[in-house]
Amino acid sequence: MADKTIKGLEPLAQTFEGASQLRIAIVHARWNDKVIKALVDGAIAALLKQGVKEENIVLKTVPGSYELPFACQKLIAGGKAQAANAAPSLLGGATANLLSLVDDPARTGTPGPESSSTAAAVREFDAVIAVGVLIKGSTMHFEYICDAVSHGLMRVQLDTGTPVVFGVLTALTDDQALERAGLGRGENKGHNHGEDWGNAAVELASNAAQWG
Ligand code: DLZ
Repeated sequence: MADKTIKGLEPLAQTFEGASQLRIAIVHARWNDKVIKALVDGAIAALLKQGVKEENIVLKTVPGSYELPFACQKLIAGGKAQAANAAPSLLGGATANLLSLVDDPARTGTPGPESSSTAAAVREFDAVIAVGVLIKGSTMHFEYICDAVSHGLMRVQLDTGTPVVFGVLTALTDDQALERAGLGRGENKGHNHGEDWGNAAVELASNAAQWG
């Protein structure tokens, strides 16, 4: 039988040698948590598979998707400031954690919230993955938030020069969101887009360093 669609991203044959050195942040909203959890798990699994070290993956949360651009902007700026201030004499616990966002309370295991005293905390982020799930309700809220978040995240990456992966589902129904996180309720569970976002972060972070 012919494929139903030609749509989608073919896996890259290429691997990224420097992946173990990359520092990646995942910032996720907590609205529509069941879907968010699966997407974040998918993104983390892809990052680890690509060779990113667990200790170089930083998780942060915000209440809803509307907060994602602000959080990404602060996180990227904080990482750059930490890297710039990290003179060798200051290392060893004196590096203040400039990040004021809430660490992810749902994940106390690994990979977990960063500690301000770890060596990884003094490096800037090579890419940020912003994860949110917007599901249309009966008012115009959905349209306004989708518009603000997509433009906001684009602005953050262009303004900061740090790649921001658009891990935001804009679904018209619950089922659309579930299927895009591999949680479909029908026979077809769908595909977890979080995996694509993890791969995109590694590809962009690896290539952007050479483009600059
Ligand atoms: C208010 C709101 C609504 C109606 N729907 C969603 C949603 O589907 N997904 C999401 O991530 N956030 C939603 N929010 C919350 C907003 O993103 C934001 O957190 C609040 O308006 C506070 O700024």
